[in-house]
This record gives sequence, C-alpha cells and structure tokens, in this order.
Amino acid sequence: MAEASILDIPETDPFDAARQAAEQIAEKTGVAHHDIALTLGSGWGKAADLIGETVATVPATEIVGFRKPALDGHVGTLRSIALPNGKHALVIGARTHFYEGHGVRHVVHSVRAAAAAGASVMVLTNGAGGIKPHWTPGTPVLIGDHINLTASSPLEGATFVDLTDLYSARLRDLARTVEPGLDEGVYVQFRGPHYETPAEVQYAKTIGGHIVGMSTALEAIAARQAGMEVLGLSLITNLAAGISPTPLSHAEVIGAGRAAEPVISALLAQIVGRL
Ligand code: 8IG
Repeated sequence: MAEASILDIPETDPFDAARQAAEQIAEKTGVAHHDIALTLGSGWGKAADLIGETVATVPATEIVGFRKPALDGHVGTLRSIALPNGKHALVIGARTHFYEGHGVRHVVHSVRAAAAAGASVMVLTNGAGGIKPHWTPGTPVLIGDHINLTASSPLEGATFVDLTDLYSARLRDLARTVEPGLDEGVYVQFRGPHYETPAEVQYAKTIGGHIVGMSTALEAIAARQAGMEVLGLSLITNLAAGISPTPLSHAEVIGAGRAAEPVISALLAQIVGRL
C-alpha cells in the first residue's frame, strides 16, 4: 500500500504544499531561485548532463508532496543545474502520471513546486506515439496545442484559466532557431496506462490530434495557471496503434527512446541555452 502524502489530505491547499516544497528545494540545493524547470520524460534524461553543471541532486522523496516513483529501482531526483548563462534550472526526474491513480494534485505537484521555486519557464518533455506516418521512431516534435481526454483538470473550483497559446509560440520559435526542421503537432492526452486501440487513434486523428501520450496536458494546464510559459516537446518513440501494421511493444518504445537520446538531449540542451 502506498504511503499517504500531504496532498491526499482534503484540507490541504496544494499551493501551500508547493510553497513548502519550494522552500525545501531552496534549502537542500542551496539555490534560492530557479529560473526554469524541466520535466524530462522517456528519452530526454541525458539532457540533464548537457545543459550545465549540476549543483545538487536531491531525492524527490525528501521533498514535501513528491511520491516514490511508480517503477521499482528508479530513484526520482530533483537536480539543480547552473547554466552557462548564469541561470539556474531545476530538473524534475520524478513524474507522477495520472494513470497511477493518486489524483491530479500529485500529477501537477512538481510543476507547482517549480513555479513556487521561481521558475517562469516550464519545459515539459515526454515519449509519445505518433499519428503522422512520416514521424519515424526517434523524431522529436514540438507540442503546438493539446486535447485533454483525461476528463480531469488540475484546477479546483471555479478557476477559469485561458489556454490560448498554452504552448508558447515564442518558445516554439526559439526552439526552431536551434532546429529549423522541428515539426509540430497537437498532443492528445489519454489516461492510459494501456495504449490506444486503433479506433481510438483514428478518433484522436479525426478531432485534430497528431501525438498521443499520457502525461503532459494536465501538467501544462497547471503551469499556465501558475503563470509559467510552457515549452512542450514529444519524442515520438512509436507510431500510434494502427498507424503502423505492427503491434506496440513497451520494449521497442524504450529502445527507440534510448537510441534517440543522445541526439534529442543535445537538441534540448541547445534550446535551454537560449531560454
Ligand atoms: I512512449 O502510443 C508512448 N507513450 N497514449 N500512446 C500513448 N502514450 C504513449 C504512446 C502511445 N507511446
């Protein structure tokens, strides 16, 4: 049985918990203010080693509201990295997925903690399925917009947040100054953890989607609520179900991520250098 967390307590204000987490992050990293934050999903992890000098690494479980990672043997960490341009980046290596069933507060806690730690830019990366057949596994794609099919929201109560330009056009343009050929698509978040049926992928395509995933839309909404500018990047690790004639395999997804990792991590590091 998983341990309860402060975020499970109904009376808890999730923003209070995020502020407490930010204080602990400042204390444990020795860095009072982080300028940007990055969540590194499947395939993107190596970027942390390339963007600058790691000042401190903190096990996420030492910070209020963060959970033990779902996969055994993985230690989720928060890393404070000094960038060559003098800014400080907080790298979140501990993502809680909606499909884990701990509730959406847990899903977005790291984003809120990053905002409370000072970050004004949130870089969200993921591994995802591609609906465009020419996106071969290993292709990085900018997220231009999203469709949230989780039937959930990180916002509680009558909190109306504008999501026009949720995925900052300015930051997408900036990413293209590094890699002019970067393609762009609409990210469709499903709950998972099962992959889609081919019919669901056709549905996602029909409603305007190009990328299918299980993580980023809810986090992006919370980032926007917190006033951050969002840059979203998907690594296409597989063609979505039914787009390719072969069934999806988790091992192949992981393999494609590993193979692409050096290239896309270098790309991300260059982008971060210009943020
Ligand atoms: I990696 O094909 C990865 N994550 N929903 N569908 C969804 N999430 C994914 C997929 C996919 N591949």
